[in-house]
Amino acid sequence: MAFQLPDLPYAYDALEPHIDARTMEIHHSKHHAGYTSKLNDAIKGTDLEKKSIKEILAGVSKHSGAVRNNGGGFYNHSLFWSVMSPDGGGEPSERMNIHKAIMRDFGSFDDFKKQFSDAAGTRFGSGWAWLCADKNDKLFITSTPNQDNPLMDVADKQGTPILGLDVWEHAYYLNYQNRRPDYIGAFFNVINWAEVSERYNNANDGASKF
Ligand code: MN3
Repeated sequence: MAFQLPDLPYAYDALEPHIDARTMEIHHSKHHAGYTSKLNDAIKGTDLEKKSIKEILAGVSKHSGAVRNNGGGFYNHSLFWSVMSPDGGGEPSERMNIHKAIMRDFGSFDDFKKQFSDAAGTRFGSGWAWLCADKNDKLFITSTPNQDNPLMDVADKQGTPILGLDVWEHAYYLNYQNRRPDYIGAFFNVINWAEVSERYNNANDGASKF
């Protein structure tokens, strides 16, 4: 069964002015589509065709560079679109478990925001910043190079990603040029906390979406 490029859950211009329509269109229809088709090419005729993307990523050290780069690219962008929303931003509602977990593990929302922004800002070159849940539902922040992610057995810190930010230049250069910190700040205006909270609730029950 080949992997399918997921539809965006909103229009290309829905996240403006924080993320512009042209960037979203190229990012989804060219970059994400490219990772998806190259992943399918890389697994064609192998036993990986029968595995879920999470199973593939968990054993990625045994597979080709093409599977690592394109499997990561397929998964990471699928998560990325889902954790943004035109109705997003602000802080998670106090009713959400993710709110309680952020308070418990970072002390305050501002401390969480600073640590996450630092991880995104200091990732050299292309990569991702992540908020993850470990096996005991404790939150941690990490970053990965290229299209790696914390589900991979090659990652420095492994866990279940529940929020991810793409800091490749293709994610922001048209609108922000070299101003990555401005893009990181704008991302906080579109975070879909309802989705992040659902991913947190499901992180260790095997029911997460991807
Ligand atoms: Mn990207």
